[in-house]
Amino acid sequence: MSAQPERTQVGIVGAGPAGLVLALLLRRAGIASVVLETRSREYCEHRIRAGVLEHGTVDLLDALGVGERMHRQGLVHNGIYLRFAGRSHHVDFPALTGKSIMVYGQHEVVKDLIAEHVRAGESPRFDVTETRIENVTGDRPIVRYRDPNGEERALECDFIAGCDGFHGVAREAIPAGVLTTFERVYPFAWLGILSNSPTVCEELIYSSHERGFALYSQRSPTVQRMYLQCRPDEDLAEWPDDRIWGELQRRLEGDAAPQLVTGEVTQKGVTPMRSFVVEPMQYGRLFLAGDAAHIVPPTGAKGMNLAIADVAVLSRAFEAWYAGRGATALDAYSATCLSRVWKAERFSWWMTSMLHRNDRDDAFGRRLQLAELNYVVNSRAASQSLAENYVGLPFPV
Ligand code: RFL
Ligand code: PHB
Repeated sequence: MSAQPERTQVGIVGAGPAGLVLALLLRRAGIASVVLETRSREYCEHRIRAGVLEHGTVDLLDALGVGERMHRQGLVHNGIYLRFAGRSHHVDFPALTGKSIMVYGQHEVVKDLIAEHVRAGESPRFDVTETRIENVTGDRPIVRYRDPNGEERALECDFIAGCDGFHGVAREAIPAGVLTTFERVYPFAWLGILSNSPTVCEELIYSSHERGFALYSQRSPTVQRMYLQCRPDEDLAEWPDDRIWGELQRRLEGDAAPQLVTGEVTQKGVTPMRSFVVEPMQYGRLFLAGDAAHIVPPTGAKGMNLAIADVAVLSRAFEAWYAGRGATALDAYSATCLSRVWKAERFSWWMTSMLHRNDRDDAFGRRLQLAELNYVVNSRAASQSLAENYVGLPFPV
């Protein structure tokens, strides 16, 4: 046990998008923080996840001075295709909202954020173990952990930000009975691949097909990201590459459908689908942000964007506190975030329900899905609603 605990203003647990962005926002405001991360830098920089950045996320990364590579290598998208009953329908975001989105891998965002921390001489502390959060109802909450040399350390803080994702320790540090959990687990999952193959369509394609949902997305002109609806317990061993390509081609078929060009599959994984929210997102001096507090199914491309919106609110509340304006904004943190979180939960649930094959549903349910899709693509009001949510609702103020 180290004799003297180290002091900081905000202890941040987790170096995902939420923790890394929060630390940069705080530094810009002159507030000290330390980021603790159980994984290695290498692991964090190569974890393949999200790919869609809302326009507000793009603006925030620009404001932090970490947007240069994103603008050079990211792909600006002006809409998506909804594909069903053999036809594609374009939803034109700029025409409907005046805004567009950016397709740029989450791990690239994470690389850019870590590089900025390292440049400023304050790297996140990677490879720590046994993180524990204590005394969150006192004035001096503590994060205890073991450093990579095996030494026990203690970080004494004014506040702790739990940015440690769905499986982290922060949420568990809140006593049972304080949090209310809202959850929906879907009876399907996504099998995702990354492939070295050329772009075959300028936009993302969300396809509702009798055989199950498929999504065509991209990472660069030579790297594609694609997903197939599968069972939550799907065995990847049953999915050799040619079965995946065959299934993608069938589910993306139809008029003017792109002929997928196959290529080396460099990554394969199964992602379960879940909606999850805990309320409130604060207990004492512990504040939960991002996946630690809420999960959305990936169909609405909202998870990383929500995580970043949370910490934008949290950093402003810390700024108000340290500027002597009291705890009003900190006390409002949870309610401020949850109002927008629930709108993203609704949108993600709606996209998921509309687009996936649900074996628990009957023929009536499928007809309703098709009616909903027809309505969305033929009504300006309905497509505008989809577009407004997809490009991102305004960040909370
Ligand atoms: P993260 O990214 O999970 O980061 C949490 C970090 O905390 C570390 N950690 C700990 N550190 C210290 N002590 C502990 N005890 C710790 N326990 C865990 C972890 O190692 C990790 O580094 O949470 P954060 O920052 O809240 O960010 C959330 C996003 O990562 C997540 O919502 C998105 O990836 C979700 N998501 C998508 N979001 C989008 O906005 N747009 C998309 O297009 C999109 N597509 C996706 C997705 C997620 C997917 N998967 C695999 C879940 C597509 C997929 C397939
Ligand atoms: C991705 O490119 O990884 C991606 C795109 C859209 C989604 C989910 C994931 O809805």
